Amino acid sequence: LRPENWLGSGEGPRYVQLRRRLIEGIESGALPPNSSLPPEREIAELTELSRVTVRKAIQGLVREGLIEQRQGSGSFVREAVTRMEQSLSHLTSFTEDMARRGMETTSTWLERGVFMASAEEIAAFGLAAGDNVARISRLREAGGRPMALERAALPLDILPNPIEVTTSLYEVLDRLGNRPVRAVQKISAINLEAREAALLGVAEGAAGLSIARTSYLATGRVAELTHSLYRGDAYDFVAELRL
Ligand code: 16G
Repeated sequence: LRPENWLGSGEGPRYVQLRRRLIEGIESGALPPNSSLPPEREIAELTELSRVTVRKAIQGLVREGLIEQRQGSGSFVREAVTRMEQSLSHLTSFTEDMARRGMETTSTWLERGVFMASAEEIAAFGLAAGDNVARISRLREAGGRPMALERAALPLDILPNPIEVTTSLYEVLDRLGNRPVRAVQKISAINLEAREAALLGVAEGAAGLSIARTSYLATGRVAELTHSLYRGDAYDFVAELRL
């Protein structure tokens, strides 16, 4: 797909034609993943569109996740992420979910230690103001790709030593005899803010799923309050419904 052919004889405004051509190129493989687009200036010259128009077409595709802009080196066709199906019927851990798919998980730690409980944590765990909680925040990667940002909080008697969590939180809880047996999850659609998007490797404002999980021990006690941000382009949550 050569730039001089980026404007077809199609219908509609020229920027829409450029956009359509780029999408066709990506979908047909003529513009393969990780291939670079010529500079905007060059595309503008070849298509006789203004740079503003070219930028508008490209920015639209960046927002939709088809193209990514790498600092200092231009625009590239994004590698399509394989979406993962995640069942909503089982209380599993990220490590277990990925292991079942044969994927290795890694974590980039953002925070791990003992902190003063927030109002939300005080309410969830039935603590008093000034009490501490164990908190672990991390970027979770699977197969080398960033998948989710996760911040878990737990009462200190359930997880006395957060530093002990090096890979799987649930594995540590299992060992301590504190593995949750039930959880309630709330999923909301959001647009990722700049910092979150940068960590997850997507464009600012890209779609994400915000998931709040409250999990319980067999005794009914709240064991975990976790806020996760999943990439909207990487996950399908699947629930089975029965009459
Ligand atoms: C999942 C859970 C999270 C839990 C984590 C434990 C969702 C939305 N969240 O990511 O609440 O803390 O698993 O994973 O599913 P780990 O045992 O691998 O650390």
